[in-house]
Amino acid sequence: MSTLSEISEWLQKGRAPKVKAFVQQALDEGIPASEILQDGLLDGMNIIGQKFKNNEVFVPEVLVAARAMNRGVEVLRPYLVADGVEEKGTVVLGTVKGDMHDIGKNLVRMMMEGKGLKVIDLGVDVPVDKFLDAARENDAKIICCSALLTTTMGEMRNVVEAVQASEMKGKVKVMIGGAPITQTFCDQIGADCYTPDAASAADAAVAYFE
Ligand code: B1M
Repeated sequence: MSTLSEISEWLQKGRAPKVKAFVQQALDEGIPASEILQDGLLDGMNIIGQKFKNNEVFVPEVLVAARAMNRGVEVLRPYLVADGVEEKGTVVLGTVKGDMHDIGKNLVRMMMEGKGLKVIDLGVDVPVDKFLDAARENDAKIICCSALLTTTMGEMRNVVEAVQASEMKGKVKVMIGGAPITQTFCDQIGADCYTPDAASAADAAVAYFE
């Protein structure tokens, strides 16, 4: 089995130490970090996601797979986040209130840091006020919201409305993303930007500072 297949397989089994070891092995073999992420870690996570949807695996299995994913991503972090990049600006990032999914958010953070942005990561289950307070305190020019559930994506509208109603109107942008989010939804709620993946989120954020 190839090293990338090993990563995907062990991730599906939720075996974090194996995932870390094979991610390191893949790096030692000279496989680019972006390929390890896409064809190893995310491949395994996508398979788990499909099985979850089909009721072939349940929350505990998904949870351990997600932990293994995050551990694997940590090994990749130094290879995805460039050292000594000049800081371009500050961004506040979090998963919206009621939502505990953080893998996509963590990738967004990593890609943004890799592009020289300072990221204030508020974690998961972030209420509207916390996004705004953090933006004020850190003089951030962008609030980035992630949501994975159709039941929580509406929270993004509350963030947009709160920014519009505050002194930050016109000064702080709201960027949104996550599996159920679309450009149509972005337009409906009046957010400034939707991007489908972490890399394009980082590019779009950098563009605001240029
Ligand atoms: Co959850 N879950 N989950 N889950 N989970 C989904 C999202 C689901 C689609 C599974 C399914 O049924 N097929 C479904 C949502 C259905 C819906 O709303 N339509 C679901 C459900 C129902 C639930 C629970 C309600 C299950 C339950 O308890 N019965 C529950 C809710 C808990 C809560 O949040 N309150 C729940 C719980 C969990 C776990 C805790 C077990 C675990 C999360 C662990 C963790 O994150 N630490 C989990 C997981 C792992 C998933 C799946 C399997 C994988 C999500 C993931 O991490 N994908 C997911 C199924 C799926 O997506 N196929 C599922 C990999 C990640 C890299 O992708 O986050 O989409 P993603 O990020 C992408 C882009 O979306 C984008 O960048 C990334 C790619 O580069 N992106 C942004 C993300 N944020 C962005 C922000 C941006 C820009 C781009 O700008 C700011």
